[in-house]
Amino acid sequence: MIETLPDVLREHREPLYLLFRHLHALQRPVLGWADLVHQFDAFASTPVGECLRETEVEWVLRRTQKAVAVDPLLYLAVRERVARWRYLELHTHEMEVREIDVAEYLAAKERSVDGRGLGERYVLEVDLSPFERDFPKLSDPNDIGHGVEFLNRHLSTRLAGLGDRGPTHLFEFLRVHQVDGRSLMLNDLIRNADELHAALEKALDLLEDAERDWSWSLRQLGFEPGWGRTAERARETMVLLLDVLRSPDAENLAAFLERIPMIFSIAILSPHGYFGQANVLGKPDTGGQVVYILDQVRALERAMHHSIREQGLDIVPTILVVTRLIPEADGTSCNQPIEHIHGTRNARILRVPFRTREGEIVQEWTSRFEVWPYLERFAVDAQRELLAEIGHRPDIVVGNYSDGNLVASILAHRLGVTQCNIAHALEKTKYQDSDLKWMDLDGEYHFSSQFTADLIAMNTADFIITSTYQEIAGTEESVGQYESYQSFTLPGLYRVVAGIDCFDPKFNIVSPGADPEVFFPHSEEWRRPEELKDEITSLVFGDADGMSRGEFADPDKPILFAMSRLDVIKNMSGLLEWYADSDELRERTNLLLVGGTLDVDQSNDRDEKEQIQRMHQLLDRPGLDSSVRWIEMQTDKNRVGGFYRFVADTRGAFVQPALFEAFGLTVVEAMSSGLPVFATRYGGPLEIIEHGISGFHIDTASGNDVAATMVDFFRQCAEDPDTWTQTSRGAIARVRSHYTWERYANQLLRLSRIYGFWRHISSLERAETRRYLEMFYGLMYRPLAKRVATTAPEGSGAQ
Ligand code: UDP
Ligand code: LCN
Repeated sequence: MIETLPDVLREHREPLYLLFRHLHALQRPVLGWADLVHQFDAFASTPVGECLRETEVEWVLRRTQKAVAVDPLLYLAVRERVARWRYLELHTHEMEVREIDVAEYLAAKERSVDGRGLGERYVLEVDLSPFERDFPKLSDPNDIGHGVEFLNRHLSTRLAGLGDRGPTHLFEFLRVHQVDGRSLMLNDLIRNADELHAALEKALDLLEDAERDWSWSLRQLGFEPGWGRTAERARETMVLLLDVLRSPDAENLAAFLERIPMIFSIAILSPHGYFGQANVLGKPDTGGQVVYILDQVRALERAMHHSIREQGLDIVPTILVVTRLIPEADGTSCNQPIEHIHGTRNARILRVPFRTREGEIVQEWTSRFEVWPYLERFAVDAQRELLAEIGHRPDIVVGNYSDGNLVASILAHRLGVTQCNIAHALEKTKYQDSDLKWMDLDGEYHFSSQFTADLIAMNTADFIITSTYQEIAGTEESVGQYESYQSFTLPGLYRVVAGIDCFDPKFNIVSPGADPEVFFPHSEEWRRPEELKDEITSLVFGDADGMSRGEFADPDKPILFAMSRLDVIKNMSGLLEWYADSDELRERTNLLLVGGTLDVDQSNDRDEKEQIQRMHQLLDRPGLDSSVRWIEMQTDKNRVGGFYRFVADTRGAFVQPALFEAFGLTVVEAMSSGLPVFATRYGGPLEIIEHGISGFHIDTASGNDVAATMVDFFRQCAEDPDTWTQTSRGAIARVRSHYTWERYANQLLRLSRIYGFWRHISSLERAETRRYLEMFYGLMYRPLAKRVATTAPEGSGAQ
């Protein structure tokens, strides 16, 4: 299409001139995808513009994510398909088009937004592509997010091509296995790959006769514990290894690695917010990430126990969640240095304080936007504390969110272990043009530090797990969160021409679930405690002692339920407005909102304060109080589970009205409870729900449509109650097949083993990239982070 664009430009010179003149006349230097499509559609519906329909121009404009208008030039960033970009410069008078490189496009973008001539100056161009030249990359966008299969296939072939050296690598890998100074798998009796081969054959004969004291006999042949709990299992593992030694094909290798004792201890980093097990949800910067990590820890410990036992070892795995210690903990346990994690045998929260440059402990909570100056020191202190706590280095370090990932990057490097990143939600795509406008936003959000930290941590990670595909590479229409780091510019600071590549095999989709002990179908009556039902009934219908507003005049209607933190992006007030504006929706349902606090003075978060005020303003509309109930945030997890089921009993629905939601744990929780869900089509829920089968997508950019979709559903339910039941069943089935913690834990352990193996025996470590990034860290990140300390508002805890 782009190739034939010049002919079309010539052919439709006049109308195009008018269209482009119109775009320039908007006087908006940077136009987004929605603006362009809107302008094009409006123009193409005029007699003069009609001829442009179904031409290459339409094709290109519909795929243009951003256009920079500098009369007479128009620069287009065209996303030909998922994660594939091309850049064009259009001369709108001459009607000529020229393909340009990303740097030229970014320079034009820089010039368009600043009157300070920054775009003309020489700027630092960050380009990681030269380091990637020999690195295997996926080619099909459908494979994005399935990196481990690709990498394993590719490297197995390479291993096979090494001839005799392949088995030697494998032998050396097995020889280093140890735990607490105790050898596993092999001892000194086996000195090389040939001896390993011979010993395996003997061991197989020996294992035929399971009567014998097989583990003692194996040791005499050179085999230490770790091969299996039973003779049969040890035999299977050995057969697998023999197959791998003969021909290291990807499947055998993955199956063999599955049985190797590699992961006994994990450090999980999550510095910001209030990380605790009670009274924390709903506090600033404290939401799904905490729920995710606690559930993840329990699931991982269970999976590790199981696999260690199957390997024939009697070792208790250790998981440490390393977070920030907050002395002024606001009624939480965040001032406790160590805390056992409920429901585990040996998992703990380890809290390490932030310290000022002078070494003083920072006393109060610090916003996630202002943590940057503390992280390096935190990483060093955390390393010391965690080594003291577990007595040895962890086998893998898992980072969470931008700050945790940066700390994980520092720790993994210092300890020489595998690094896994989890973003949860990257800030960059949440705010429009957050890169381009960084100078305006930095005083408040410090995105220059955050995006720099992201870039470093993404590139040092051995593997990255995401909850959805679109988190990596977006959809046909929207750019992925990681994809947005492929190229961007912070005018006057630096320009990224190749930051991260979505086709990198380090990306893997591993979706979380919902705790099945807490979030289970409403129909499982026998599991539902009566006291919880009574408690919730009185919260929803009774007098909740100033913790609620509104009272349902007709308690028999189905309930529309929404629950989240009161962030602008969560759009609870938007939902309230749609509801208030739709007579039929009010007629058919009651609205139950759970979140935040009702008293604006109790909130210390600016975003939340604004939302509280907005909610009250809306609820002041006449009559609304009689069909809306707003209850403050709920910190008891069991009660939260009860809420979903309670709403399902009314044959109601859950609404997730966010303007953007990275994943959306509440969506999975509601679906697990058998509650039909209406959830934003912007972000994770688009992937979680199959529209019309296991719930509904709503376009939260258009309130009228949302209300209409919901009205439609409740109308249908009134006519045919089976509609509700079918959707409820669809939701439960979807979660059971795709979103469970058990599945998650097994996948994460599998990835840790496979990436750990390849990291050990090949050059996955990318030393050149590491060196480049160290320089970037020292020369760019460190001074930026230091600047946060001097610009942080008073009382934020920053120095
Ligand atoms: N949550 C809660 N009480 C509340 C609001 C939310 O327990 O008043 C929980 C909710 O059940 C979910 C998590 O907080 O487990 C929110 O996660 P989600 O991924 O939906 O959003 P996030 O807050 O991470 O953006
Ligand atoms: C952060 C978010 O914004 C949510 O969308 C996720 O569900 C949560 O983290 C857990 O990953």
